[in-house]
Order: sequence, then structure tokens, then C-alpha cells
Amino acid sequence: MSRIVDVNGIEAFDSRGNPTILAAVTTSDGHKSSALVPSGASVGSLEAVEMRDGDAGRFQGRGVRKALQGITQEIKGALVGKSVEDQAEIDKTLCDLDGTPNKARLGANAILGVSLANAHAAAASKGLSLYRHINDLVGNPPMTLPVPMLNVLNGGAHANNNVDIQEFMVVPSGVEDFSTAVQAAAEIFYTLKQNLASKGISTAVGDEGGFAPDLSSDIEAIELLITAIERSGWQLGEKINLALDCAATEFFVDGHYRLESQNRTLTREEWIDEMEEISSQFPAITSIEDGIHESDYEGWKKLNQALGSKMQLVGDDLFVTNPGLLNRGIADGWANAILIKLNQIGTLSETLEVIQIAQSHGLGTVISHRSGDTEDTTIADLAVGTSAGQIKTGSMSRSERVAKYNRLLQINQELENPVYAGS
Ligand code: 2PG
Ligand code: MG
Repeated sequence: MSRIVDVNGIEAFDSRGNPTILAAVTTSDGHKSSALVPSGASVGSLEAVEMRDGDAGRFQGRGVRKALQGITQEIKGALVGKSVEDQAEIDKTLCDLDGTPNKARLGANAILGVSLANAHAAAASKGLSLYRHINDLVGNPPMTLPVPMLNVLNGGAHANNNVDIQEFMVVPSGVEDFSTAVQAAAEIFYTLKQNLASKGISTAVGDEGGFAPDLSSDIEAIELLITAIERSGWQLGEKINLALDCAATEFFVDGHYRLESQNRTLTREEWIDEMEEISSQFPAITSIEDGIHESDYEGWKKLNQALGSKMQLVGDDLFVTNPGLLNRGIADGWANAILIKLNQIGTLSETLEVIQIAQSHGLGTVISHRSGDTEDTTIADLAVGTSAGQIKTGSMSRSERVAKYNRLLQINQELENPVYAGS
């Protein structure tokens, strides 16, 4: 059995140029494996704590030296000698050592880096691809390639424009396989760029690689997407659907939903009516994430009653990949799907537990990147190994986004009979 002989890390960088943890685990059979930790911009208030130095002298306070110290001075000592294959034991040790409910003492960034590096090391020791090792950890359900949700127009906290809704995504759910899905997305992405350019609209991209122009309204963004899909020759509604991430907590101001692009302020009920109208005007929208403020559970229930039978309603800041919140939401009918972000909870084992709870209650699961991400492709393997069915990892540009699609293409080739979750 392979054991941990060393744990360490460095201060690396994410796609926004902010410091992040790169953690590494070395095993007794000679493998050294590493993982990089992502970072969000529209962060849920109940997420596990990302530890930053706060020392204004370095990286404007964003350094992660303290979190690294925790790795070398505490975490390493607690993990050396443990079996690298026992991910549950490794993650429990990390949680116990931290001792807080939200990983505030050692930092969820330090803990997650080590948790993921350990999973990579275990896969290497077993001589398996990471997705197969993850599949073993969850009891070997049949694996599928996820339907990608590609954020080709960026707004909200991810772009320096006036668009309120954070993400406008294309979802190639009706195509036959994963490689056709990313081909369709790429062709739509090129066409969208050509259409924007021909109207004299900026084609600069936002944090997740989608275009980020100023627009007159969120409706204009949806119409631009539809035109790009139709002009690129893919059938809207049949082969390609649409998804939105409102990230509504970000535009919830003084108890109202504030749509800056249109200079309108709506009550919760008016905003839910508006989402109903948008969804009946554009039936190709099959998924809305974070339509309601993260702690307005009554509002979530109302939205779920209004739209939950017609489309996917995804809780991101609502659930923050937390098993306790997910269980409450299931009992109370808040949403019918959950976004899964490893760094919202901070260990692989807890993430697997959340996915398992969601799947066993029939909720949709969408594995997600963060707006500050890296070349690390762990989430691609996570999506396949758990058969999550969906992945959200940005547009067809910026290497930290495309890296996940490229990894999925490799897995697609490796699997003997790859099954695409969408077709
Ligand atoms: C989201 C994510 C990822 P962030 O809201 O779903 O797209 O954004 O990482 O900024 O929280
Ligand atoms: Mg979100």
C-alpha cells in the first residue's frame, strides 16, 4: 500500500493573476502529484473560507503564504504515513485538524489543494486515470461524458460591462456525442464573434472567456445568442439549448432586484414573473442558475413552484456545495439541481457526498469551475467519474477554460464506449 511521505505547496497564480495554492503530495512508491485551487468572484456567503494573507504589502493582500504555512507546518505532519488511497480518511483528518465548520483556521484553499493532490497521487499509485479512481471512490456507477454549458456571453461580476445577468450559456444537449458538443459550441462562438464585430460591438472577452460587450438589456444578450446559433447552422431547441446564471445575489440591492442595464428595480414577485416571461418567450432556455438571492429560501420555493416542472433551476450560492444546506433545500423544495464547486466545501470527499445526496434525490448535478481558475483539469475527471451529467467550465477561449474541454476529449477517446449524457 502506498503511503504519503511528503506534502508541500507553492504560491502559484490563477487566471486573474491572483496568488493561489498549488499543493503536492509525494507517495512512498515514488509519485509526486499536484493540484491547483480555483477562486470565485461572485462568492456565496456560506462558502468555506479562502485564506488570504491580507497583508497589503504583497499582492494587495491576496497572498496565500499563511495557507501554505499551514500545509507545511501542520497538514504535512498529520498526513505523513497515511494510506494515499484512503481519501475519506485523508479528508476527515484535514477537517478534524482544521477544527472549524467552514475551514477558517487552515483555509479551504490549503485543505482543498492537499485533498485533490492526494486524489491525483492515489490515482497515480493505482496506475489509473483520475476519473477511474474517482469512479472507484463512488462505487463505480456507469460513467458518462457531461453535457457542457458554455458561457459565451459574460456579464455581472465577471465582466466590466453593464449586463446584469452573469452568464449566458449555450448547451449542446441534443447532439450525439461530446466531441460534437464542443464542435457546435466553437462554431457558435466564432459566429457570435463575427456578428458582434459586424455590429461594431466589442469582442473583448470576460473572466470566463465569453464576450463581454455593453448591451441594452439581458434580452438583447439572449437574442444575440439565438442569432449566432441559427446562423451557425445548429438547431435551436433541438440540438442546442440555452442556460443562464443570474447570480442574483449580486444585483439584489436593498431588498429588490436591480437591473442596471434597463434602470429598473423589481420586487421578488415581479422578478419571478419576469423570469417566467423570459422563459416562455425563449423556450430554449432549459436551465436557470441562482435566479433568486442566496438566502431568500421562500423566493426559491416560489420560483421552483413556478418554473421547476419546466426547467432546471440550479442552486449555486444557495447550496454552496454544502450537504446540510442541500438536505434542507431538498426537504423544502428550493431547487431541482445543484452546482458543484470543490472549493465551496473544501475536500473531495465532502464534494462526492454532496453529489451522491443530490443524485439519490433526483436533483441535477452540474460540476463547475470558478471564474478565477487554472490549468488544473480535475473537474473534468470529477464530472465523468461521478457521472454528474453536466459541466460548466466557461467559453471556447482562454486556456484555463479550454483545458477542461480538452481533458474531456481525451477521456472521451480513452473510454471504450463513451456515453454522452445529453443524447
Ligand atoms: C458561478 C461561478 C462560476 P464565481 O457563479 O457559477 O461561473 O462564478 O466563480 O465567480 O463564483
Ligand atoms: Mg453561479
